[in-house]
Amino acid sequence: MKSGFVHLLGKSNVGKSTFINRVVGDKVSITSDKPQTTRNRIKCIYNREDAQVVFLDTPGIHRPENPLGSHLVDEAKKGIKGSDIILYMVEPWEEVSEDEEPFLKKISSQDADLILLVNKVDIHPPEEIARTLEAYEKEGIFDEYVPISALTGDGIDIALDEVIDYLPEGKKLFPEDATTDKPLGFLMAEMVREKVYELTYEELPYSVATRTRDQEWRDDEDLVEVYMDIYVVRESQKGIIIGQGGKKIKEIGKRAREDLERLVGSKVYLDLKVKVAKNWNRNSDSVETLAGFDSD
Ligand SMILES: Nc1nc2c(ncn2[C@@H]2O[C@H](COP(=O)(O)OP(=O)(O)OP(=O)(O)O)[C@@H](O)[C@H]2O)c(=O)[nH]1
Ligand SMILES: [Mg+2]
Repeated sequence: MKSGFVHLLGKSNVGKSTFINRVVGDKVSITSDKPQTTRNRIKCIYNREDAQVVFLDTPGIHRPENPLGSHLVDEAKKGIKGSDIILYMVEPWEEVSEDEEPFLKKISSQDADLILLVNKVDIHPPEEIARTLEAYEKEGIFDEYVPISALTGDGIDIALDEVIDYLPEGKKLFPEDATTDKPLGFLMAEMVREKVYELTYEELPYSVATRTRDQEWRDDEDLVEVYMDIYVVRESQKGIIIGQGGKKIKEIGKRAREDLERLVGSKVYLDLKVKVAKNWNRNSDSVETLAGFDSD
């Protein structure tokens, strides 16, 4: 039996959370085509007869522009020391960028084994993938290199086999039926935030935080009532989220409810309220509360 912790790192939007969901076979971490979607470290658990892998999905590494951004980068780097393996994910961008160098140096100085995942091979020609592999090989710090597509599933089994190969012997660390360490209220709030990311543009996604205010289980009716707050940074954004005649918030609710019902396995009544928390993303204390960093 093998078990251990695998820290997944990489720039924003490279496909870390898509990879995690594909491996775990469940939607444990939200994804979007916009950078800085993941805001918390999320433990995601993969079970096999001979192994249990605890993956840590993390926010994307980027140059922070406000206190929210700084928190995201800090979150991503926390706990690197305790991991058995570091998975570093890139896209086939053919070269190692200058801003990655200090980061690569930092991860190579850890005790953990290092595996490079080159994601999104489904939309890149083989030459670009080969040049990318070559560029990272030159760094001389990685133990393995695996091209994958988190979207199509290509190479995922190979990546998993490599990970398990490098894992130490050990017992299961979590119950077998758990796929994440996060509480239900957190997961539900994330799913609503994902729909806001799908349906809004420009700075709005980065201004939004979601919190589950209350959840009430009505066992007799096979129904869960979920009361959710959506926070924006200023009054004018409230109208954008609500939309004309409430059209946008209705669509957010409709899409989120489908995910929530799958998550909880029963019917969901979802009540969404939009609130203003003035400039919450520019203030470290409100970032702590509203970006969910206090929920570990
Ligand atoms: N074509 C293609 N798209 C992918 C693949 N993996 C992820 N994507 C897309 O890339 C975008 C970003 O995916 P995420 O999984 O949210 O990326 P992330 O690295 O978790 O991003 P952050 O949480 O913001 O750091 C989404 O639109 C995904 O659908 C892939 O293998 N191929
Ligand atoms: Mg992510």
